Amino acid sequence: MTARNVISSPRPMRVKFILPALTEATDPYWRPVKYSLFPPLGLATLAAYLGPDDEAGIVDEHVEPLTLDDTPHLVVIQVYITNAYRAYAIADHYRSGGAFVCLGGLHVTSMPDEAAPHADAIFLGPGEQTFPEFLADLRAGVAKRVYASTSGRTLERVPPIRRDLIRRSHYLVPNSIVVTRGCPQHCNFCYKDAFFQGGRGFYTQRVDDALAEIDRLPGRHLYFLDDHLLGDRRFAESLFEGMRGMRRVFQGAATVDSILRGDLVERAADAGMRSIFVGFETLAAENLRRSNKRQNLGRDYKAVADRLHSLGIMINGSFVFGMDDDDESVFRRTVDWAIDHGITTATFHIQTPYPGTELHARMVREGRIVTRDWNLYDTRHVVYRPAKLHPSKLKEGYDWSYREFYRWSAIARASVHHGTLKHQAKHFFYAAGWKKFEPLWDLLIRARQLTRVTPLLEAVLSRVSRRRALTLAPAEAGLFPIFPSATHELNSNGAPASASHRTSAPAFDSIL
Ligand code: B12
Ligand code: SF4
Repeated sequence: MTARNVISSPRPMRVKFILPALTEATDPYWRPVKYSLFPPLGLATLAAYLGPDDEAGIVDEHVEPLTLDDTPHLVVIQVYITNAYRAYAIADHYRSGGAFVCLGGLHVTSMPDEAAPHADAIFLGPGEQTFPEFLADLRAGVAKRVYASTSGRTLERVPPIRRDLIRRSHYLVPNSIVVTRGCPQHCNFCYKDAFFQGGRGFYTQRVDDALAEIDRLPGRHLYFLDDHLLGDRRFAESLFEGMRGMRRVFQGAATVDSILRGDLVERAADAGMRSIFVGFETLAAENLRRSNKRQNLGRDYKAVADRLHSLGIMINGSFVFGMDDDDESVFRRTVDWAIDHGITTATFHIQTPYPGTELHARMVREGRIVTRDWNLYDTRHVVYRPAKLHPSKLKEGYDWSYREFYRWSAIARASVHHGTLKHQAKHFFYAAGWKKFEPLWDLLIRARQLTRVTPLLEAVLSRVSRRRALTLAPAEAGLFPIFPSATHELNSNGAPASASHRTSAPAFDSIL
């Protein structure tokens, strides 16, 4: 019986969900930890709509090999911009074998005409409404070529995510969770407006459902992948209220203005928030204006950092280079600002005009797009002509910024910004752990031992006192005998010459 006969009958289907990986993530010699962070939540969300007798499996190519000699009836592939070519090749392979192939996700939504020739059906926008509709059509033998999510978007009464299909041991953060979709803002470089076009651009789960999902997750640590966890004040207040007493520690993302407004961030801290991703993006007002990043305009970034520090929340600052007002001074200015304000980790990006965004449309109008090779749209390559920078200077400045921000001396300088020893230690370990131990991460990934790091992560994310302790000079605070200092010698690898390997859990526990 052919795949097509099975799927248009009431028989159980064999369904394969695939998250293809860009080449770098499958390199046999080097596995950057960022690709082993989070499981494919989107696919596990879709799998929940299958019938009880259907056979389902998720393959995340970032963390495991993909075998192509099987014969699923239905193949569901998630397409991001940098995995698009790989996704199309996999789709072509399975279609030639007779499987029914679905393509969806952010890149398909932006480039439906490009994706369509590789699929039997494509999906635009979020899948909670369209995927179950498609499954019913498929069973009835009337599947359409295009499913576009429009009105009626909701997260109410959605079935629980099929977390049983996720191989937890493959991920550093198996407990990722999303309780909202989209964002109330409209920055014109962001994927969001294109993806949610035609319907609601920001909506939340019911608080009870979100709390029930949290309750189902083992351990203490959670990572909210929501674009803007503080985006709906009433929802966030109730969520944090419900989480008090659950003894969770969590990380999330929010905008500059939401951190300054009201007391939501204090409530988040009380509920267990210990680190936050903040889209600072740029220190130049003109860049903010041109990007329609109005929520950052006129806001005091220092006040944001100070408030988060006082609550013991570590900051992952996001910064974009290459906006039209940026010249060669932007790199040092930004890195100095981040270090001087005690930003724990920084994510730098080269501005990348994603298709479907307002930024991309403007770049096309101005004739400034220089390549449509999607593999290069990874925020590490220059794919357009910057206004005030030579492309090579932009790339060099970006690389320099990462090196400079994550120098041992810079990490130590940023750490001592905090008022308490515990906070300084947490900052230091978190930042160093992230960028200075890549070979160790590589080893842990290969040995499938990432989950061993979870207790360590939870220790680093443990609470620090909210009271601002008297700020001691670093030496007085006893920091330097324990950690490499700004002035200590570095060895030839750029590693501190002494006291550099205190990374075991007991060492953490005694310090924290
Ligand atoms: C977590 C995350 C990662 C993780 C892991 C991703 C994973 N394992 O799923 C890591 C750190 C590895 C990562 C890496 C990168 N990421 Co990323 N990441 C995200 C993030 C923050 C959350 C994704 C998520 O889980 N969402 C929640 C789930 C529930 O939603 P979902 O995955 O979108 O799935 C839903 C729909 O898309 C749809 N759907 C998806 N696929 C399909 C398929 C079918 C058939 C159907 C019916 C529906 C459907 O249905 C799902 C349910 O509604 C998003 C931002 C965001 N809000 O989406 C960025 C984002 C997806 N990443 C982005 C980018 C650019 C990257 C990098 C290139 C960045 C870099 N410099 O390295 C890399 C490359 C990754 C790659 N494989 O190519 C961009 C993508 C832009 C684009 N146009 O494609 C985003 C949107 C961030 C941004 N604002 O720019 N990322
Ligand atoms: S605040 Fe963030 S998620 Fe929201 S539109 Fe702007 S860039 Fe996108």
